Amino acid sequence: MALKWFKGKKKSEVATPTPEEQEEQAPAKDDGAPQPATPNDTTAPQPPVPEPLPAQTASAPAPGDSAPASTGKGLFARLKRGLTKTRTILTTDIDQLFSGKRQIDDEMLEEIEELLITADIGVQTAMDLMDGIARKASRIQTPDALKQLLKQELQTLLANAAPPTDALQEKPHVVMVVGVNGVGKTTTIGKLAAREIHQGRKVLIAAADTFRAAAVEQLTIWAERAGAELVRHKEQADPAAVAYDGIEAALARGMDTVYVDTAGRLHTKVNLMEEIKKIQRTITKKMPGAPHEILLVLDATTGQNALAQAKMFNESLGVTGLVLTKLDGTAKGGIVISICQQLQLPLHFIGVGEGVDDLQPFDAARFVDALF
Ligand SMILES: Nc1nc2c(ncn2[C@@H]2O[C@H](COP(=O)(O)OP(=O)(O)O)[C@@H](O)[C@H]2O)c(=O)[nH]1
Ligand SMILES: [Mg+2]
Repeated sequence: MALKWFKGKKKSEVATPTPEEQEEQAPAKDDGAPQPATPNDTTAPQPPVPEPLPAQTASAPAPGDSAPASTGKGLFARLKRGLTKTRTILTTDIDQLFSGKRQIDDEMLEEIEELLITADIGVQTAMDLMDGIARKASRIQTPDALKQLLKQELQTLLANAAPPTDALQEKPHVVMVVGVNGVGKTTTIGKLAAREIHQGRKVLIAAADTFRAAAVEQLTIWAERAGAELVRHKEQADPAAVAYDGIEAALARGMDTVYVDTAGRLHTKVNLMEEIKKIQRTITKKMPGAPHEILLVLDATTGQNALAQAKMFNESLGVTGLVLTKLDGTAKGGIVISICQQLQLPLHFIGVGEGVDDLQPFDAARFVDALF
């Protein structure tokens, strides 16, 4: 199917964001904030230099300061607001497409496909969706009917996404959290730990991101806030050793869950991917069967690049589940659909803010509702 989208810009793409949207801009990814200098300890081995972080990461925000009341409704509203862009594309523009037309023709199908791609659904996923829609197009007469059909098709694509299982068998249940820099790994660990502790579980966090002192400090703040125990070493320590000690401590103290925080790494850097595999092997050595989960954190505002990250991490480590953060920002929610369809990996949680309560189990039906 020819994609006019590649030739010309749609008005939906250049629509000016509402003041609300502008205010909600996610942290700039290109602020080029310099890495905090490593301390004068010249004897420490120099680690590979991680890619730059958003300034907020380095400054270790007091987690939860801006957290809203954690009512389910509040979170849904926030998710809905985060998906404003996508919703505008999928609803307003579909309405416009129908103005003055009585039924769906080829031109209109192309325009719908173009809309889906604009919503960050991705070319492949948009084409797959359109195949389903084209087959049923003759029965569709109104924008509402089309939206219904789109909803159904989206639900089918998202069927793959599973909320986290509550039945955790192993004790401790070891979860290694991985991803590129600044996606929200540390923040997500803080939120997850708080959640579990709230459910009465005992949680220990291993600070295996040893690249920068600031990273450990940030995690320490989160651990204190959540009420989790923390195992940390000196900056520049071997991350595998921290993970090992974390598991050992968790076994000794009867912890229910261990989260292993890891340094952000570009999925394309081979040596860093080898290092993270070593962390994984070391954990297994200490506790056969662990890590039980490899949770990959992806930033929704990076759009289709998240797919490339997921593929690489999955090949190296065997990812068991995903967390998609920053859906409260300027993200175009279509990426969720693309990820679920193309990766065949379960999406466990979505992040909808920087506060401790801003994490929700992914619920496909709710998500699709928020889109329309
Ligand atoms: N708006 C928003 N910001 C988030 C979310 N998750 C994390 N962040 C922010 O993203 C930045 C990087 O997070 P951090 O946890 O340090 O990322 P890490 O490098 O992967 O550990 C911080 O400023 C976080 O507050 C989210 O769901 N929404
Ligand atoms: Mg971190």
